[in-house]
Amino acid sequence: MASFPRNFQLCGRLRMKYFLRIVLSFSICLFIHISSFAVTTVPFQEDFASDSELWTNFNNSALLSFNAAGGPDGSSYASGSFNFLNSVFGDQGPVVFRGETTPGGPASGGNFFGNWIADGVREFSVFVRHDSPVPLTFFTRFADSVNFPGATSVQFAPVLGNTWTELNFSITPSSPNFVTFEGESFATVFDNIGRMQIGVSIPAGLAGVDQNITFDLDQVAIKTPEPTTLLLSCLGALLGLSRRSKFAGNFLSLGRRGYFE
Ligand SMILES: [Ca+2]
Repeated sequence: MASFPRNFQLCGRLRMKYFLRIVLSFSICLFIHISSFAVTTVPFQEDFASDSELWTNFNNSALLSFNAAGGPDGSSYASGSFNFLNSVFGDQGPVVFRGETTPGGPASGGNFFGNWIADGVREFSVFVRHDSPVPLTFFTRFADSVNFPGATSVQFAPVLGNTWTELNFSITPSSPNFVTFEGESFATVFDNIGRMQIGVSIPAGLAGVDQNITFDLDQVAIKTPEPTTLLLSCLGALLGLSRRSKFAGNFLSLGRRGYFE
């Protein structure tokens, strides 16, 4: 019993030590997430507020057209066109929108470009519209500024004509929408994004048909996990620490009752 005060002081110091360790861990967790927003502007959304922001057409021969009103929220948007006259059903589909660093860029002030893994980009989304008489399947190819390596993600649900449609692409290695990394890996593609290319598959109903199809684009966005996800990940880390400190506390309470004297 005479040793209780010394144990009590020991317990206090150790509890303070575990408390400080938890605070330090939480701070490190927040720092890792915050410091990941370093190069690419994240989140960022291109609204085409006053022009087409150096986004280009299917073959990089012209900037997208600017439209002052009529976007998914009534706002301005950008558009291009493509003619499937020389397209063959089954071939690789054309890119219809290009947001690239070169040539002519960088599109959107370069805000999209950088290391998406380190910068915390986990989702890419766009609003698209077309006036094709048949539904079209959209894809996005993400690539290095020299155009290789690239990753292609497909939205398998076809987009109906004359309807603004939001497409969401998960930027995670496990996303089932990725159909190729072109012989490379998720990491080697997304550590240096310099080109975003949005295209469509060649539909049987349009291959070889001489008709200019108009494609519209707005609200191109890159996003990070929601704050709640960040909070949950930090709480999860804390919970693990809490369990360990609780074990330590039980261990100390035994000492407080004199078992280790
Ligand atoms: Ca807009």
